[in-house]
Amino acid sequence: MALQMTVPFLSSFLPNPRHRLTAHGFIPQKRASKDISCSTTTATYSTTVPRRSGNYKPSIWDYDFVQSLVSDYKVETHATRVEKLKEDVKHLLKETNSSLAQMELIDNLHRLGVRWLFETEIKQALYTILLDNTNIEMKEDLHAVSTRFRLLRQHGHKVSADVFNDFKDEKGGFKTSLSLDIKGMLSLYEASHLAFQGETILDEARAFTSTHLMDIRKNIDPVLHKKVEHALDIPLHWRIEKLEARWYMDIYMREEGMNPSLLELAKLHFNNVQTTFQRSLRSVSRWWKDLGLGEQYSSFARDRLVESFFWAAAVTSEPQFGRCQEAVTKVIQFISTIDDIYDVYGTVDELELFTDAVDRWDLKAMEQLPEYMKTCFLALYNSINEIGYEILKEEGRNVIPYLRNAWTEMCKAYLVEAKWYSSGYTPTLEEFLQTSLISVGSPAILMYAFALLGQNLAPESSDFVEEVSDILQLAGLMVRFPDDLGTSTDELKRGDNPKSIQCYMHEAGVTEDVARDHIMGLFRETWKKINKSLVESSLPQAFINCAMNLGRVAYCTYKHGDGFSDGYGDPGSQEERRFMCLFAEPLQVDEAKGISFYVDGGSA
Ligand code: 0FV
Ligand code: MN
Ligand code: MN
Ligand code: MN
Ligand code: MN
Repeated sequence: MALQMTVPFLSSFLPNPRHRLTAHGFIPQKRASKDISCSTTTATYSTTVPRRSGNYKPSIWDYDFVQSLVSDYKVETHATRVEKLKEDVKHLLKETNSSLAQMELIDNLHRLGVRWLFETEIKQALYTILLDNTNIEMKEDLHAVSTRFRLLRQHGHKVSADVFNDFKDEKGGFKTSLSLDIKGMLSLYEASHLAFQGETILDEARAFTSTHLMDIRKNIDPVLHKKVEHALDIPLHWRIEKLEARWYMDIYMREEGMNPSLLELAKLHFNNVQTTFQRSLRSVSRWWKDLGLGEQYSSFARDRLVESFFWAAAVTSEPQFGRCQEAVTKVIQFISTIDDIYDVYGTVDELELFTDAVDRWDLKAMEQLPEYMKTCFLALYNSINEIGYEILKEEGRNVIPYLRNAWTEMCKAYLVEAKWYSSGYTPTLEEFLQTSLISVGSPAILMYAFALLGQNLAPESSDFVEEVSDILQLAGLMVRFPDDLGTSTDELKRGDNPKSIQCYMHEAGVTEDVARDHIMGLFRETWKKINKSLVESSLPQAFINCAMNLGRVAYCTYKHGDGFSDGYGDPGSQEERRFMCLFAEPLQVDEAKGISFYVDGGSA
């Protein structure tokens, strides 16, 4: 029977009690594992086994070019200026006495990528805005109501979507006169992406605003036109923060009443962040070259170190998180290499041995592996132990059991999928998702991020375990859906198991277009769940934000114009443009005219 794109479907497996404690690399498991049968002797593998290839292109990035990325911008030279500008902005926040002006300022701090410099001040200001419900503007102005709603939800405050009831007419639809208020419509559109499940008024708001904005966008002033196109392409809540900051600076400078201090600060901070990106990127790039795995597996696997770094930079971008960016880059490059071994190159016998070796986590286990797998296993083993050592040395926390367990769970999921492929089995969508939300790698990535950002992973209580497990599962789905939308067509061509789209087509007997819409609907539902965690979970907001960032980078990687394509495995000019702007091109701070729009159609 066809699964409906409804709330009950998602909530029927999310969170999944059966998987709660075991499936997501959270609680370290004992070694023995019944569901995986492994022989313990070396596989008799033959070089004549027919093997597939990913047919992936070599990296588009030259190693020497990456090593040459050293910005002229010197953080120390501008430090005093940055402090002065920060003080100016803090004063501005205090002195702005209209709630709307204050919210617009906070919104600009977000969009310009400097919100993290003013965390305390923003928190205080929003708290005041939360308590102030005497302000009439906050009830009747669509832009003001929408911005207030969005900012408060984004910061974890409980606000009801009922505030939008006042904008409906007697027939229950949104008032048609609203369509003349473009600014308000745009704000409502952005706010609608902060919905929880079941808030139909926000689904209506999204449909209403999308349709009207689409209609009117041609006849408005050019800057507003850019903003509308950009928002309709990808909503603000789903965008990668630092890319958005770079784009928005070009808009902001043309804005009436823009604040030059704020723009200057945003540019200086962007340059500052870029220097840490460059340092981390050079370091991980050296690490990857020294390992030699890119070269060893070049006939079948993806060599995507720079792309992996881009993902890591999107997950945590502030300068103090350099160590986290490096570790996350390593895990992502390992994920794509090992995923290619399971999906493309390895035989099921070999994959069982690899899974067993990771499960046992000892060097003896390496002996049983075919030659080509030994380097990869040892590199993974060393990398995790090294990251674990650093944290143990500096903070006295042992995170190794969590990291290695994340890998055990991931390899088990990879193996299940490889067996589906070799037996020609098509699972139901739900069965597929239970495995593939792990195999997509984002729960492991998030586990690394938690470990590196100082989260104590020792389960303190069952609530804590449950909350971490929920967020890992949501992070899995946030990446799985866009990944399948962007990669499954090529995957099936090269020989891989059916992904969510095909499982749903098989199960519901629908066309690919219908199945794609269904998967996109599930992606939206997953956002609603994670939006709720932001308000309800007791985990630090920074961690929930990491999970959201994974969804953002996944969506922005795979969405291309009106369709989807594989921006990770097969990067093109859009990706190249993004890397250059984030990692290579510092902003000219004193440039009088600023910079012209550098991306067509607002697709960066
Ligand atoms: C996904 O590749 C993959 F490994 C990527 C993009 C590395 C970055 C990390 C994450 C996606 C979390 P692929 O589409 O081959 O993955 P599946 O699971 O579909 O084989
Ligand atoms: Mn794959
Ligand atoms: Mn795979
Ligand atoms: Mn596969
Ligand atoms: Mn894929």
